[in-house]
Amino acid sequence: MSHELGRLEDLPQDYRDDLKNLNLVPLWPSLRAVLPPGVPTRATQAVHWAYADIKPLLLKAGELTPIEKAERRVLVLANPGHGLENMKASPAMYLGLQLLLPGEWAPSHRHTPNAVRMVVEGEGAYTTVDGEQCPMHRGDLILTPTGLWHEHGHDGSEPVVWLDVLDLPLVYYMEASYHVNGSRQSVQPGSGDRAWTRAGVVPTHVFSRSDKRYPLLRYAWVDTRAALLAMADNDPALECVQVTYVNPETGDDAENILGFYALMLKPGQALTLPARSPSQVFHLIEGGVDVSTCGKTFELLEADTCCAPGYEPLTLTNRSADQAAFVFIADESPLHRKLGVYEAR
Ligand code: 1HN
Repeated sequence: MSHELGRLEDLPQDYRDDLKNLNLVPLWPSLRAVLPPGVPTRATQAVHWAYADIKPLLLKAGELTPIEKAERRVLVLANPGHGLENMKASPAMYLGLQLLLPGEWAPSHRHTPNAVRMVVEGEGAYTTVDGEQCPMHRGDLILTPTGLWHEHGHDGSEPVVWLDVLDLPLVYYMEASYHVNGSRQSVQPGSGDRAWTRAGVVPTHVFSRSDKRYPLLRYAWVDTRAALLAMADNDPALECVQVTYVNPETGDDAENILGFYALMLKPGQALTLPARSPSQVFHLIEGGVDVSTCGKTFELLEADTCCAPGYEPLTLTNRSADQAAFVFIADESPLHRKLGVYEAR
């Protein structure tokens, strides 16, 4: 049985003043707030960001702010539950939509937070990561893990937009977030996605092991989509047609802190996911999907994004009766598992 604990006001003022002067705090008035019964207190709200609302404002940013004045021209998808100025979608996730216009250049830097880009629209842009030039097509996932140099360029003729997902809020909270500017990278021939072409047959390191901690930096959407369709076709009874983006050399999550997944919903499918401890982000690559959680339902259109707090069940419903839908998911699972606090209820 939980009983009422003593309040701060129950203590004499001179005693409270003595504590304060010595940088001391009594635990019992705050104990229930920091350890609530049964389920954590969550500031993360379920929030929907519609691409149709954001795109005109992003293009306007392209007129108002030259790339030289921005370095990265981004509108941040901020969760009001965390305070907009804190630029968090969830405790550990930062989300932003970035615009690069034809001919623009976003200069090379590296930093401690891990990032990924999910390409939303436009052709002709590329990101150079650790000397590897990664072309950007819709639905491609490109990693820029902690410490790797990266820069963006654009040889096409239309604006290019992508979704950035970073673990910045966590790394900043840890007082470990900083960047270093660099000079333009020289591009090396070859790329990870040509060395790792098939699951089940992997490069053999007989003479020397690759020294790359991140052997695969670009996950082409054509391959991921084909893998999902083949999985669904192979096992029609499979309820959750989902793949995890992994490091193909180790089988671990692609990055250390956040997890990344692609989910296919069959025509008309409604998929209920258990309540799990990590917060999640859903970004609709293709189709029409309703996301229901925390008593709300978001009708996602293509390129829309939403987030959901942990410890809440969630249902995804494909609105189409004859077309599959494809969702990119980011979550805080690797972090929760490494810390030993991961739960599924
Ligand atoms: C960053 O380096 C990029 O390289 C985008 O495109 C967004 C948000 C916060 C910190 C670093 C990029 C970022 C960022």
